[in-house]
Amino acid sequence: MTYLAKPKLHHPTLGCNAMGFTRRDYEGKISTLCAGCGHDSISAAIIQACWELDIEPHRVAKLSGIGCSSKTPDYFLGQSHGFNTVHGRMPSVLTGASLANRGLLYLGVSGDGDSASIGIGQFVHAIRRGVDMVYIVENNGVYGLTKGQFSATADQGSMSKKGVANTDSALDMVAMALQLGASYVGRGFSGDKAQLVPLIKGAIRHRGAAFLDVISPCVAFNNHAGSTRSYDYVREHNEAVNRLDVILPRARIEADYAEGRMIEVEQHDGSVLRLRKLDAGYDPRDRLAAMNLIAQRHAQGEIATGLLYVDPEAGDLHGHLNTVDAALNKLGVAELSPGADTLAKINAALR
Ligand SMILES: Cc1ncc(C[n+]2csc(CCOP(=O)(O)OP(=O)(O)O)c2C)c(N)n1
Ligand code: SF4
Ligand SMILES: [Mg+2]
Repeated sequence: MTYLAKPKLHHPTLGCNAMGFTRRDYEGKISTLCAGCGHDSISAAIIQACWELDIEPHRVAKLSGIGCSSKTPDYFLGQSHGFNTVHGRMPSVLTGASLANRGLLYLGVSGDGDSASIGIGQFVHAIRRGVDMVYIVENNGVYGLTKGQFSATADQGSMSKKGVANTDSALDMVAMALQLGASYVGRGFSGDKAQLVPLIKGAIRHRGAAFLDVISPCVAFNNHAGSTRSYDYVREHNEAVNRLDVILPRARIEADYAEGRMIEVEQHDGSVLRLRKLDAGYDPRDRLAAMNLIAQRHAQGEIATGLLYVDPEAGDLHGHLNTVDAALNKLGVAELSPGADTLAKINAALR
């Protein structure tokens, strides 16, 4: 069996949101990911964000590619629309769905392998076109589903589980998204739900291409000595993560750090990721400042997290193409066949 349905029962005192839904109504099937996988924490953050925002589940369309990360839409928003596409093809399918019906919230869930390798072209064009979506990359630096090969986001010099060093330069999807014109760009950590839930909520509420890169440790293939995202490294270097001491190995990695503080997360691949929240005075409306910050932190071997850039006035693909408000399947004969006179005028205008 590839999935297990969750029992519907819940405690009678469980609170409802404004739509009358409990948090349980936003859950999906029981996850089959490894216990402690960062991706499950992201699913929990998505559930929390949607519940808190009173989103009606049937107004959401979840789309994903292939990978452990791309499996996760099965584990949240069980009453929403969902489509598990081909490897790396989520962005184009999402773009088509969005153009066909702009009335839904489009949630694209992908992995660093799915989006930064086979799907890199799709990622690039969906972002630069300003597709109105929340695009989440669950970034663990490896191809988890196919047993932990380095992905294109793995740091140079990092070590694989088998002790092989990664010789390629890392691709930074946040830097790319900023350069490509994404109008909401953030980076989070699956172990920092307090930071991640608001990041997702802001992205849901944003119009235009919202991109979130979420560092999400793979406990099966990125948790060895020499990794910069391993459970042990985080436990040794972050006080908040030490709270996980009581949890069995392969438990969810958690961090709770104050603004401006830096944490180091050890990955399987041997590189050290340093996560730093943005300073309180940082202005996320300045795209160039955001690009500089990313470059500076990268040069220092650190990773900036938080809301890095937002353009609250951004347009989106529907605006650029002047599409109709109605879903295409709601258009009648009158709208679709305007008649011979109108057609003649169009043809005349093109001569
Ligand atoms: C066309 C195609 N090529 C290759 C694969 C094999 N494959 C499945 S998942 C995957 C990578 C998944 O990595 P990522 O997107 O990072 O997801 P993760 O499992 O790490 O969450 C690959 C290469 C495939 N399924 N289809
Ligand atoms: S292999 Fe890695 S990414 Fe996949 S479910 Fe297990 S911990 Fe998560
Ligand atoms: Mg991955």
